Amino acid sequence: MTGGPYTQRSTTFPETACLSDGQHTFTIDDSYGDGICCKHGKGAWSIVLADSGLEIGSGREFENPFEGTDHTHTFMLGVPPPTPPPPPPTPPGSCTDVSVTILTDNYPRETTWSVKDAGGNNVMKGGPYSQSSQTFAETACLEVGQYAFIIDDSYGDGICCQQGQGKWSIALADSCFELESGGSFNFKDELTFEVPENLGGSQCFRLDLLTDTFPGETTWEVASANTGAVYVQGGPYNASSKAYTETVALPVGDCYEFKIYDSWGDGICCREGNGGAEISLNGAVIGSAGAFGREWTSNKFGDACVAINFSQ
Ligand SMILES: [Ca+2]
Ligand SMILES: [Ca+2]
Repeated sequence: MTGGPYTQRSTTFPETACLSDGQHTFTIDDSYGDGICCKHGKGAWSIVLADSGLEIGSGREFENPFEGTDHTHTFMLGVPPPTPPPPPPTPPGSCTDVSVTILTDNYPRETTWSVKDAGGNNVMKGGPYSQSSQTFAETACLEVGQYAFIIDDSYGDGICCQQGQGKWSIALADSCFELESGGSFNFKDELTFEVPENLGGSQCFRLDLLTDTFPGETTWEVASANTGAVYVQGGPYNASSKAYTETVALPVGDCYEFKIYDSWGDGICCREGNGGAEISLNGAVIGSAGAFGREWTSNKFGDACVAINFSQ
């Protein structure tokens, strides 16, 4: 099909033709280079299926009016547009997220650990660490079965309690359920643990808080981002410069926000001590705060936030 040039302004010129199935390209050119809209009149073009009246393309302004072909529009006839393949389904319950959390002591470089499967293969490992009195978490999705956890201390005095209050723990990341924990050993601690079937139903929120010099100013809460309902709250605290860990299994099907408050308004870092708050969900860190003034609010998190974001 072809059309133009035209002699009458502000007039509609329809052309109809029977086109074969398949891909077609519509091209429109303007010899002056300023398109058909909108400086000199409100011109427009449209492509319509004559039988059904369905518009399959239209336009006014051209995207590149001063370069070669002014505008092209490609359309398909008789063939439904290809639908993108659905994402591969992740079989539920085929593995369970297991997190290993290490709170280092004063000599973090002495600490290494690993998790081995029944065949003796390393499936997780961590350390040595460079920061003392800090929490480090690793998460892996492990299949049902028996695993070995091995933690080594190169000096031979473990991670608790001669040189700081270190701790290790193995937990089911989604439910916060702690399988094993410890810290007092010599050169090596070794044990086996069972990974059960993944039953779902909750997600594990975790707060690692290091208080500053004025822990009595610090409070926090986890609330539904949709309804504002508070699920859990904590603080104020008594001990300064102390590491606190709070875990809570939050129901699936909601979207959450974490808020931390400082009643004095100077945060928990860095004028009166070096406090800090780190939050994680199912073993993955999702936010941290320290020098926040009076209040800090995290990004929204939880399984039900994803659907909301996609629909917007
Ligand atoms: Ca040690
Ligand atoms: Ca403060």
